[in-house]
Amino acid sequence: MKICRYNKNPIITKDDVPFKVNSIFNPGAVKFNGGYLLLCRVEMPIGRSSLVIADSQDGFNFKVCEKPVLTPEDHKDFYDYVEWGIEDARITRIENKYFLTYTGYSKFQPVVVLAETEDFKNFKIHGPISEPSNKDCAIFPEKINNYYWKIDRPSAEHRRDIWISQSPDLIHWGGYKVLLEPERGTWESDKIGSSSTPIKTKEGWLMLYHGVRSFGTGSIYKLGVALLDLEKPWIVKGKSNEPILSPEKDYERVGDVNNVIFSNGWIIEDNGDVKIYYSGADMNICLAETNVEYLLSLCK
Ligand code: BMA
Repeated sequence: MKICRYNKNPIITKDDVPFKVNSIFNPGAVKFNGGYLLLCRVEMPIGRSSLVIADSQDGFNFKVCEKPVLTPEDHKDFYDYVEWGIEDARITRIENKYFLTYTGYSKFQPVVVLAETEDFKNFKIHGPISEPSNKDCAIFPEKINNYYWKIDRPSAEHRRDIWISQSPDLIHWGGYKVLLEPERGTWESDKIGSSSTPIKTKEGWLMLYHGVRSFGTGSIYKLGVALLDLEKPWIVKGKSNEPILSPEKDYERVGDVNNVIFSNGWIIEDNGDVKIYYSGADMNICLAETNVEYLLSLCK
């Protein structure tokens, strides 16, 4: 197996949303209650985003809920940091709780916001766990050496690197280290950002990420994979030497932002198959299928 686009892509478009939106894209993904749950970004007509659930029994056919489940207005104590929208949730299950990390967007620029839920109906919002500018945050699904770990993407001057940090309680973070830098002069030369919760394999933590190259006329977003050491997750053991998914199809080439493949959710099945949920051109939700063995082979 390599990486195969599902032949009925896109699996969700704005026509599937029961309320008025500009677009639906960039879903976090998790197995929940025996089915598949996507926490999708809906950009409302005004141009600010909320999160809506789409669920499915088979991982291919999704139904989008009647209304958003999490909006900026739900963030009472933290509204100043999310006034312009909440975007691109990553979901990490730790024991019986689901931790969401998403971008809060406001006049202060992007920050990472943390929330938790057990049922995807009631959410405990912890608020920002970064200063601006920071986004693309994913939490590891278990403690390593007694600490929780996250990866994120601070922006500093012209730098757009992925960093890793650790915490005793998911709220207070420290021990910051650079994890990955954009490879200069390649498809990912301008910026990189983590896509989703790392997957534990016997060879290390598999991490999906996006890389961006900018041109005078715009940017191209593609996906790559990297492998991190199991015990020392700040050590990169290898990474794909070319993108694993690049914009090719019309639904990836043309949209609100042309030439974008962006992912913030993947699901691993018990047999090692991997479903990568991604969006084309910031307009839709698509699926690509692969497996852990193949992704590991790309990191060698
Ligand atoms: C990134 C994020 C994503 C978006 C991508 C392409 O910086 O804002 O939400 O999908 O750009 O526009």
